[in-house]
Amino acid sequence: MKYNPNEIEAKWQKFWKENQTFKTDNNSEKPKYYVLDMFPYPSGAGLHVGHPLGYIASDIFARYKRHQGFNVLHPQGYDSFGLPAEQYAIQTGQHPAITTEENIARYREQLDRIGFSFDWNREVRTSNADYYKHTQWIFIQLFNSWYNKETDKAESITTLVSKFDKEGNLNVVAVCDDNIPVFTAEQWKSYSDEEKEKMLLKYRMTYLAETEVNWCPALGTVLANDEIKDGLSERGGHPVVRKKMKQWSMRISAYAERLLQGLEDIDWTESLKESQRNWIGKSVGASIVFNVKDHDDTIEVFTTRPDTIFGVSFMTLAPEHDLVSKITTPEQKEKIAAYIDATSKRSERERMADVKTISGVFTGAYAIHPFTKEPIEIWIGDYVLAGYGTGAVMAVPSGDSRDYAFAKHFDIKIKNIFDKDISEEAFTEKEGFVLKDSDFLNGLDYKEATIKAIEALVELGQGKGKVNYRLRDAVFSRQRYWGEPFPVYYVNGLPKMIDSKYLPIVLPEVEKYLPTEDGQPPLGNANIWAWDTVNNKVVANEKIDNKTIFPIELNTMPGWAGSSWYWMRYMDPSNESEIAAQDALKYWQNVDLYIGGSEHATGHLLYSRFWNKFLKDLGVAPTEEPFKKLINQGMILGTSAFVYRIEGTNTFISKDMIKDEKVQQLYAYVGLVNSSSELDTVAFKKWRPDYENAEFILNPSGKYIVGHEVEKMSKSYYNVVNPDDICNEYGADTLRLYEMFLGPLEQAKPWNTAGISGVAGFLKKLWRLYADDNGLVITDEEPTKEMYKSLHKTIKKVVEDIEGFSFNTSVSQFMICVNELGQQKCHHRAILEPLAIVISPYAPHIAEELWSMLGHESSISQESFPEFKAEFLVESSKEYPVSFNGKMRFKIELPLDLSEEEIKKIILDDERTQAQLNGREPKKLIVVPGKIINIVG
Ligand code: ANZ
Repeated sequence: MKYNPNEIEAKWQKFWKENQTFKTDNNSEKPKYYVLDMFPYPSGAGLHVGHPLGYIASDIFARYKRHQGFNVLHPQGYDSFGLPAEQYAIQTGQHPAITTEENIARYREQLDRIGFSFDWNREVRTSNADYYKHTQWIFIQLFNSWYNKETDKAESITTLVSKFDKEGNLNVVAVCDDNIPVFTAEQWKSYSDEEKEKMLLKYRMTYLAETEVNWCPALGTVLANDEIKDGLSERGGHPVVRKKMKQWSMRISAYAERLLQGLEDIDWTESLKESQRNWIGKSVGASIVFNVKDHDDTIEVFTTRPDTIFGVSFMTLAPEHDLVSKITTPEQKEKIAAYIDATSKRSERERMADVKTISGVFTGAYAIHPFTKEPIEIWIGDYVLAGYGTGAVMAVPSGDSRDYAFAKHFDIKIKNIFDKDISEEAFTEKEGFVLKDSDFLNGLDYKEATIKAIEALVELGQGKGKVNYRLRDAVFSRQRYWGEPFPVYYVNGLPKMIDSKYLPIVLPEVEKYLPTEDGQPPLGNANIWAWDTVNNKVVANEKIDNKTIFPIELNTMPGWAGSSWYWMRYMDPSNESEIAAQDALKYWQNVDLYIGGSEHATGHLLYSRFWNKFLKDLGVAPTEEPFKKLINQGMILGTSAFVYRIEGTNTFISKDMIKDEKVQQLYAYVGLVNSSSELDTVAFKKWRPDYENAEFILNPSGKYIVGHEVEKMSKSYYNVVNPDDICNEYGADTLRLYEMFLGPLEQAKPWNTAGISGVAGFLKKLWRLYADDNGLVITDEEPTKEMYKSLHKTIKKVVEDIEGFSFNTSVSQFMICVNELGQQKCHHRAILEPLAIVISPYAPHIAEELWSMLGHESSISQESFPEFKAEFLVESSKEYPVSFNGKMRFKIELPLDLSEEEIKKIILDDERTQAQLNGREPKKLIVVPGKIINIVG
């Protein structure tokens, strides 16, 4: 019997499928455990060996938990809406649904080969209408809710309406738009339906708002910050401008404090929590209102330093601030307009990152200091961001380095309010300074002055204490085709929700996936995209009469919509009427272990916590936090290979031959390079048509040597290794063990195939403990103590490792164990049965095969994990003959690692010694540990 991984792996994968081995029940007496992977976007390139790293780790954990008697939910699915399929559709006309289907089939094939214990009955696909029906439902619930700060919960909008009916909005404490006018119940009732709708939109959890976006006219779409490089679109290099557009927004800011507090209760890495804390960015300070000279308008600022109010030397508004156009004096108009235009070309990220260039323009207008009533120049400057705080600052050069640099640059008079010279220290520290030239704050330090200043501002009616969060409401509209349609139609420009009983609103067919010629999103190309409010169905656009038939929203939802709640869907994936039935939700609660990439730290992981909290308020989600424990797997790095083309030619020069030539460094596919860095030049010429006529300058040994660099494994760097190739050559068990063996799960590590054959050799050795060429070599004899010791050392280590997510060290332990057992000539059932179970989470195929060779008929995956017994680890002991005056009287077995003194004590306390001595004191007790015990009495 030979170990033939390809054969046994196919056999067991078939067995698991046919027997539904990993099908999970929602009704179980067992305790539950939920192990989740971040589900993949099925891209056209398929998986490379970096992708399954986290899946292997979570699979080991899921299998281990099953062995421990848990009912384990370990599902997988696809985040299947997304841009690449849409871009492919634009290029080729192939419907994104077809591309997606093909890619999923390929992913599934690749995943299946690795032997994961997923319950595929629970697969979800975010682009399936029976899934996004519920995404649309959540959107409707958000629209129908507002955030009541008094109860600190999202509530039905009807509770808000009844408050307005009773007492207007004066006593309503909500998270809502800024600048909502105060109204009474009478005023509310006098509003038209349309006015009421507009007012409610300012309170809803999702709302339409004019938002600043990065608009790329050439691509006809809004771009995310990271899709822009140096003011140009990354794709195509087209100009991008800041533009206001009506977009759906999500009021995530309502949950800022709960998102912050919730971090205290979850087991995530400190660095991940820290990035969420920074993203939420809580600042405690004050809002202060400045009057504007000769205008009725006021400027509200947010400051963390109200104590520095007497140091205000000028004010700076963000160039986009609403007041700019109103207050700018005619003389300054031209300069201001030019500056605003220049700023609109810079992304917010650039503006934040750029601390060196100081730029700004004086508006010609003045604010009035709330206490001294002195005039203060109002400037605009792009270091002030429109979207943070109020988009306006009171500039204090003696306390803030940017304000200082600005004042110096424009020669603005600086007021120093500290009892020391202006210093770097004052820019970074708040404590340790005493105020001067600050009227009623003189002589106070930061803490006292902050309290006093706020009190005085409150008294004046020009300020109050305020907590500010950097977290902004999230734009939720995308001008894309391949996403969830909004269940929304428009009556007189006002959005209305389609009743949820008519969901799903299915993505319409279009002829072209590009934006329309007049700049509408791709759904503007759909001909059947109107809502008939009488027959409650989607009908042809030509029927739109704006009486009973209305146009449907043309934007689609962003990529994060479907991924913000998918973990709940796995609990009850085919439920048609609800996200999941209440009893399924109650049983599974939330995710116990979530494994995925760190790139989702502030996107997906924040949005899904937000939706979970909202769904909790709604009474749907059972817990406040969705993911109890989270682990980020480290990235697998690839070794890229480079060739060097002499500029302006088609000649490639070997790396060791380059002298002064100007060369262009280009990627070569790593598969074309051998382990001595030599390029297969013939294959290279065939690799890409543009290299067909390549010429080479070889080194004196006639070789073309490439350069190498270790970087992220990625299709675009041509350094990917396909897991299928590893599976074909060595088998999935080797791949699984090897990926774990590469190093600690959470660290980045280079993929280096050099060690793979060692792991494959280990599995062969393991096999040989059970069988040789002629068949089973198992014995039912009692194993030796040494054999037990090797086994139990391994059980102990593997349990500790799995629970500590240290999977690489388990693999080393398996190797040690198998070597020891080999030396001990161990073929003992009592050792090898439990050993197969211990290894099975890591190498499930070989474990199943060995298990069945041992005569078992059911899957090893349901066996109990062997229990560690400490007694087997006690150093092997010695049976001492105990002599009295030279005569052996009895024998005693003692551990070998006892000291002379410990042995003496045990011997003297032993009843048999006492009996021999019969009350006499021994004259001498001679002990040589490991050798003799002699009593002279
Ligand atoms: C006066 C002051 C005096 C300030 C002083 C700082 C130091 P964080 O901690 O990030 O919340 N600020 C407010 N809104 C801004 C915006 N839209 N763009 C750029 N800067 C803005 O910082 C809040 C501080 O950043 C505020 O406090 C304000 O400057 C500035 F000695 O006001 B401070």
